[in-house]
Formats: sequence, structure tokens, C-alpha cells
Amino acid sequence: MHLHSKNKMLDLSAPKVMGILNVTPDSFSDGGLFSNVERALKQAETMVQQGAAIIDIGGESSRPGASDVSLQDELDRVIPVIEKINQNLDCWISIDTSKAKVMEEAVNAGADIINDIRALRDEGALAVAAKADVAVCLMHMQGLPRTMQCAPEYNNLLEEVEQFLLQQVKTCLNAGIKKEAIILDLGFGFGKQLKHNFQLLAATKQFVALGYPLLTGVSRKSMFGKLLNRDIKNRLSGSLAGALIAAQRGSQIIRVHDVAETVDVLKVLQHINSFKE
Ligand code: YH5
Repeated sequence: MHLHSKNKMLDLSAPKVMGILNVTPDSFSDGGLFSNVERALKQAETMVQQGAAIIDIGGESSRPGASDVSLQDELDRVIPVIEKINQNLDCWISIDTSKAKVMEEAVNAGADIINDIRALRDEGALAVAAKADVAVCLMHMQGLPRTMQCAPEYNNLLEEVEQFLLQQVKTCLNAGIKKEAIILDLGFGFGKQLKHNFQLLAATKQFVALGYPLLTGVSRKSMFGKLLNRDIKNRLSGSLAGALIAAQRGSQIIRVHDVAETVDVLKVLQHINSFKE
């Protein structure tokens, strides 16, 4: 299976790692010897050297309860970084945003994937994505970031997530987005309780069977914090286990903070899969 974006193709026959690059002001804390753009480039360069195929750039914290970022602030944070990475590194670039204007400028600056936790539901986002002709990642979320973690409930979790994603796929296809440019995402931590997150992870095969590349983003999330009683700094083992489980069940793109460790784990999986059972 390949992911298409404009005239490029990404081979997904082996799982690919998407490295997370946060460019919010609090994500840089080395004392200020380098500009934020230089620091972001260095971090992206390290992740690409460690084996990340995609760098996901986000300038708007979408953690539960996070405050909104103005359009201009988000543009100022992400656009120079996208330009710099596009000029200097050989990787796919993903923009983590819900704002149509940020999507548009990010694509002009070199982004290959629009990664939208709101699945292109904001004003103008669908039209921008269709015109841009880049890949899109459609994520499931119940509610909105500010309130989504207030006791979310489902009648039928797997059915509701699948129905939502297929509805957004239909909307994208009708808008002219190519089938080969669509990625799906179950949206771990976005309007889900601990049990919901693990039920979804367990059901990865069902979603892979829909025929679209599946992106799994569980890195450092509270599902491991809660299950293992670990603060955010001590969730690497849980995150690696989650990455391995998702990849073994067929998820093709794994979104992570810890690229080197995840690449090692996926190499072990690829190697074992080269032998008969
Ligand atoms: C995702 O799943 N997530 S931003 C809370 C954490 C740790 C990490 C409490 N953007 C996703 O990474 N895009 C984010 O600990 C995403 N899929 C896609 N496609 C939240 C995040 C995080 C939140």
C-alpha cells in the first residue's frame, strides 16, 4: 500500500514512524542560544536520522483542556519551521492543525500531509485540503478538546468510531480528495476513557480492514499513565508496547515522541515477520 500526496508516494508495506515536533513556546528550553527555527530543525534532523519517515509539526497544543492559539501565532510558529525542514531534510512533512489558513500556508511551504484532529470539519478546511492535493489524516474525536475528557461514553464504541470515519471519508471523496491520499486515525485520548482507548487499540485490525492507511498515536498518552500509574516522563515502555501492538495488527503509521526506540521495536517486528511461525 502507498500513500499519495501530489506527485509523491510513500511506501507503507512496512510501518513508518511519524516523529512529533511541537513548536509551541514551552517546547524549547535550552536557554536560547539558537533561534526556535534552528532548534526545531535540529530536533527534526535527529528524528530523521533515527528513522522517522514523517515529521508532524504542531503549533497548537491539542492536549485535553489546552487553550486556543490565535491564527497569526500558529502561522508564525509553524510556517518558518516547515520551510526550513523542507529545504534541509529528506522526509515527509505533516502539519498538525485544524485551521484552513494554516493548512493552506503549510502546504505552500512544503507540507505533504494535513493532519487534522477535527477531520476537516472546520470552516474552509475541506476545500483547502482538496485544492492542495496533499494527503489528509482524518481523526476521530468525541466532543472538543476543552471538554472531551469529561466522562465520555459510547453506546457502541467501535461502530461509532467507524461510522464517523467512513462519513468523513465520504465527505472527502465528494470534495475531490483521492482515496489514496486518505489516512484514518482512531484518536486515542480524544473523548475516550481508559477502557475505550484499549478497546480501540485491540480492534486495530478491524480499522485496517477498511482499506486506508491507519495512523496510531498513543505515544506518552494518559492511557499508559493510568494503566501503569506513570507520570508523563515515565511512559516510554507503555508507548513502545502500544506501538508494537498497533503495528503488529497492521497499523502503517505510528506517531511518536521517541523515534529511535520505536524504530528499534518496529525493526524487531519486521525481522520476526520475515520468518515462518
Ligand atoms: C493523534 O493521536 N494527538 S496531540 C497528551 C499526552 C501525550 C500526547 C497526556 N495530535 C494526535 O500527542 N494527531 C495529537 O499526554 C494527533 N493523532 C493525530 N493524527 C496530543 C498528543 C498527546 C496528548
